Amino acid sequence: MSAAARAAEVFTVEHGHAPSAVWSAPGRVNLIGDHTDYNDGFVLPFALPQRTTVAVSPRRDGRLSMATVDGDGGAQRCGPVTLDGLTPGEPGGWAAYPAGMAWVLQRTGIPLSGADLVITGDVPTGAGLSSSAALECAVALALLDTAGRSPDGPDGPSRSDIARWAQRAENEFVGAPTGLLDQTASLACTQAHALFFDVRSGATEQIPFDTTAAELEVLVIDTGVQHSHSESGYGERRHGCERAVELLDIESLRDVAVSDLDATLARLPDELQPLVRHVVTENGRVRATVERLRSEELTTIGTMLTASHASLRDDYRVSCPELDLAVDTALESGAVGARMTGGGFGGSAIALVHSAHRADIERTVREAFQRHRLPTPRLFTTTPSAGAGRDR
Ligand code: GAF
Repeated sequence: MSAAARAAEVFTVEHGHAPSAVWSAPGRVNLIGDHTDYNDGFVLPFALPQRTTVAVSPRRDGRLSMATVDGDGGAQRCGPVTLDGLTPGEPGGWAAYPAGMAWVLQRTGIPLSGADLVITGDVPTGAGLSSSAALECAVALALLDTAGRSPDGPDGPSRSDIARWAQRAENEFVGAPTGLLDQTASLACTQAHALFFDVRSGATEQIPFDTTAAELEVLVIDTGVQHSHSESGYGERRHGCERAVELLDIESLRDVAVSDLDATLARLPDELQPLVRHVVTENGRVRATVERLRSEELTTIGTMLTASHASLRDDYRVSCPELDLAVDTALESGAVGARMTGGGFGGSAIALVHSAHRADIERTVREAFQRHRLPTPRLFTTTPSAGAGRDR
């Protein structure tokens, strides 16, 4: 049974009638370009095949009911809550994401009459693969549908508007100061492509990334850990970048050219220099990766990925022993390139590997984690998949 058919079936059991629509949105891997989005920079994500699916029907009583149902049928429910009564922080937990989305849409001037939402899906949670954005975006599309404002239609908002609204839900309702990478990836990625996104201009370009034709695979290594300081660490890095921008009296770190990097760093206190160096060099690596993909030189992006990891580890200091072990072991056992992906402090790494080496690399990574007495990581290969859309 397809994910949409299952979501519709689960909705029918929950509410006694079929949903009016089913929408879904994927998680993402960021191929390269981390901690650049909130610095007005460049990112290059692609969508995972794993998706969050939302079955929806409108209500007429101004209330929102939310249920999430896992693969074994276990459900968590929230509401019905009154849409007009929503305030940041209430509800909390997983329900903050759908409720926050409804809160933002209403504040944006999109009137909602109420809705029943049933959420299913297979995006790994807590793995740095953007399950939060998948949930926000699938819910945003489902709620817009109930308001007759689906994207891409004549009266619908653009996907970049919806990405900004989803980011706002996460920043202002959930309280996480994240950038625009994850929501844009979930909404705008397409199959067999990576998405080159210039956060400052909002421009996006689909870059062919057909790993299968090149006999390569992207291996995801979910370390299964999320360190407790991940939220504070993210906020501190972001704040450090903002301080550097103030001291340099520029609009954003995007404005620092690589050719001016040394002179720029000399104007900053020691503790801010590595942060700025990472952001400026990472933007350069994203552009170089895009150039290589445009020339169909897939294998040569490996050095960029590995250099990005070193920069995130040594300059930005958002890696951790588990991610370093995953990356180092993959490289030692033959990966073409490897890096942590996403915010860091745990979560997942990716390795670009020749298909013929994949099984060996997987085994070696598992053994290394065992030797270090770390929980066995979850490994899977992935391909660039479709962005968010209506399933039925
Ligand atoms: C997290 C955030 F949500 C993104 O906005 C981005 O900053 C990323 O970390 C790091 O690149 O996924």
